Amino acid sequence: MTSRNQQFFERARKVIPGGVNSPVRAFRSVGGTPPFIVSGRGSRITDADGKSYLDYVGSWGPLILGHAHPKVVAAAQEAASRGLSFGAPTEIEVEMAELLCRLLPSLDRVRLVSSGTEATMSAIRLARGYTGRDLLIKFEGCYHGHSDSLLVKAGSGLLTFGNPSSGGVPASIAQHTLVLDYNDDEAVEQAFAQHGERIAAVIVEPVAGNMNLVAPRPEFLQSLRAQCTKYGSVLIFDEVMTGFRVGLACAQGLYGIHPDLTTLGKVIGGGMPVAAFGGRREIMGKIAPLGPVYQAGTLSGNPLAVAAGLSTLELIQAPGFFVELERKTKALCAGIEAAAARHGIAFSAQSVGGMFGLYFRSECPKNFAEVMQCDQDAFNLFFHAMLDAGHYFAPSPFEAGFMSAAHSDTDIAETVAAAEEVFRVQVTEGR
Ligand code: KE4
Repeated sequence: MTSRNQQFFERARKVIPGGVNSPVRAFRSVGGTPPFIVSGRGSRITDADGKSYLDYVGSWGPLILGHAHPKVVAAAQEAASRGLSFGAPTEIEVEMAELLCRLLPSLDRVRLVSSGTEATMSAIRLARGYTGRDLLIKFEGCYHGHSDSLLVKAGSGLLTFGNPSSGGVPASIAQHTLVLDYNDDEAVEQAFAQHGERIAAVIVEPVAGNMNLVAPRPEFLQSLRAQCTKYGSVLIFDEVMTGFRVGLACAQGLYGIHPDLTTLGKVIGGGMPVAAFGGRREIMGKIAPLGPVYQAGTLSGNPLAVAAGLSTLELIQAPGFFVELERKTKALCAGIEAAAARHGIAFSAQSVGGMFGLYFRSECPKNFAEVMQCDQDAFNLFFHAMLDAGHYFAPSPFEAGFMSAAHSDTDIAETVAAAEEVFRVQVTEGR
């Protein structure tokens, strides 16, 4: 008897490429059929077969409060009852912009958009327009959405310009992107020494979360700040994932770095399509309608989406919110790590605020090359065994995981116990 998930997946693949609207959801990296989710509440989601899972993906980060938080749902419902979109300014967009500028001192001005891709694409165009330069530095393993300039891998060696890593990206675009190793401040200094006067911007995930979690070396972020200041390049912190995930002051507050531009998304929408880019007034003053750099969006600042985001941002300001979120995230990592150690499995884990990384490698990776040394087969076995046991982790060894305020200590203990059992079976049955 085929499950309803399988039936839905077969139907979906007839009309949607790969059966999904975003590739990672297709389970291509781990194999198998993705659960089709029917509902979520708190720390749990339920699929089309009625199976419930403790959710550690949280829609890839936005659901920091857990699913269907009553106050967030109520805010969205109230906004929807007054109309879904007007294509005209609304008060709630101003409230969101004022709140973001209050929470992040580096934001003099901010523009709302509908996705992280839009935010980073716009920030790069703005940095190029502001500096009059073309070159962009990014880091291998970092993902900033799917605009052309960012779908680029390193050419051979570290200081050569990029090659497209996606079909459809002209070499003439990719050639302006220089891809360096994450956490390699020497390579950054070399690149600036060679090309500094031509570098428009550096874009970085201040805590990498798209090659699994890779924590920054403080001197790496400090070097980016110093080199951009020295050469007049724009430092863009892509905080789409880390923003209001690693702390109320975001990664820039955690590491004490003042970027020139910041991109945000995920948590600021609370599960609805809200993202943003913002920063120094003299840079933001170049964006239309004030300046020559064009950027626009039919649903930018959509009042229904912003209502959900604003409600989320209000709730995460509760005293102790991030202390508690970090405590739970660390408890999950420590619990699974201890279980693996008891069974002699090469495993490590780490967390920053409410995001975490699990690695089938004895030490936490410090860059993309070390991430690639993780045992992907072991991850796939772990992923499916945990999914079968009702614990939903990201379906790829190259993704971070996310905790929510709705996860209880009991939930976490259940997940750790399930991991212990998975490790025990793997060792005793040699699988
Ligand atoms: P979106 O266009 O997907 O809203 O945001 C792109 C983006 C930009 N910057 C960072 C640091 C991001 O993590 C993302 C998107 N993250 C992925 C998760 N690895 C989204 C999941 C997906 O692609 O389906």
